[in-house]
Amino acid sequence: MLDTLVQAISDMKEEQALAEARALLAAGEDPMRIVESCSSAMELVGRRFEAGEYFLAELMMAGDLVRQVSDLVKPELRGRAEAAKRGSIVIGTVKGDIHNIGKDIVAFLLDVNGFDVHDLGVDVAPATFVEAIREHEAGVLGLSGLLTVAFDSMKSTIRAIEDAGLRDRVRIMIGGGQTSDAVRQYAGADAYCRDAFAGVSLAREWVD
Ligand code: B12
Repeated sequence: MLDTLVQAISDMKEEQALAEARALLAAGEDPMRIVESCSSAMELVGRRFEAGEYFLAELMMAGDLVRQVSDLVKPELRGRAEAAKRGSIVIGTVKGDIHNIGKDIVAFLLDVNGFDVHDLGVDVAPATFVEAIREHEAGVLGLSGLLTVAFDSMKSTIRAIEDAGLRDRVRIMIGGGQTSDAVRQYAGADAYCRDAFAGVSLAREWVD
């Protein structure tokens, strides 16, 4: 059933994907596994894009479909979040980069895990991150970036946080397709996360 969902999302069969997600929930499937399926489906979509089988329109549609499936799952996970009540997290895609599918999955998972998530969106300037950390008294910052140029934006964002005197108050994790531990070192972040689930586990570790 989960395989059928992955297939339906990656084939852009909107009605079938939503019906499958509803059926899985009704059958008592773990909502987290449905979210994992969204990630797997997007990996497939990414590969098809790179192989020249999919174009921009398909990528946008797939992103939208993942959002719709996430919206279905969210209420099911809300209950768990209420019990948790963790700290405040600021997240965003760095300046010059507009990729948001992965970042949205991370924000969604943090939200349903009880964090107070402040998602600043995409193409976020360093000063905006600084302001948000201050305003929301965030203990954790998540920086997303998929482009090579995002590495420099991550670095300048972290430098701006240092210049504002906030660096010792916030732990910083980075993620996004092209990032790595080497990028973490280059940018001056505390951790690199391979996927959204690693990010959530680490955030929980940091605040607990
Ligand atoms: C979808 C996509 C797009 C869509 C984005 C739609 C959207 N709403 O986001 C569109 C079509 C708009 C797009 C545009 C562009 N793209 Co594009 N795009 C992709 C593609 C195919 C998939 C990305 C994706 O969504 N993956 C699925 C998600 C789920 O994965 P993810 O983002 O990595 O996130 C996961 C983890 O990394 C992690 N994660 C992500 N962020 C964070 C943050 C934290 C804190 C944590 C803990 C974890 C975490 O969690 C997620 C889930 O596990 C990739 C290729 C690829 N396979 O990655 C190219 C790719 C990233 N794009 C690329 C390029 C070049 C561009 C453009 C410059 C193209 C152009 N010439 O205009 C523009 C960029 C414009 C800009 N200024 O940003 C290149 C980047 C190359 C590079 N080294 O710089 C790639 C690699 C394609 C390629 N092989 O050439 N793109």
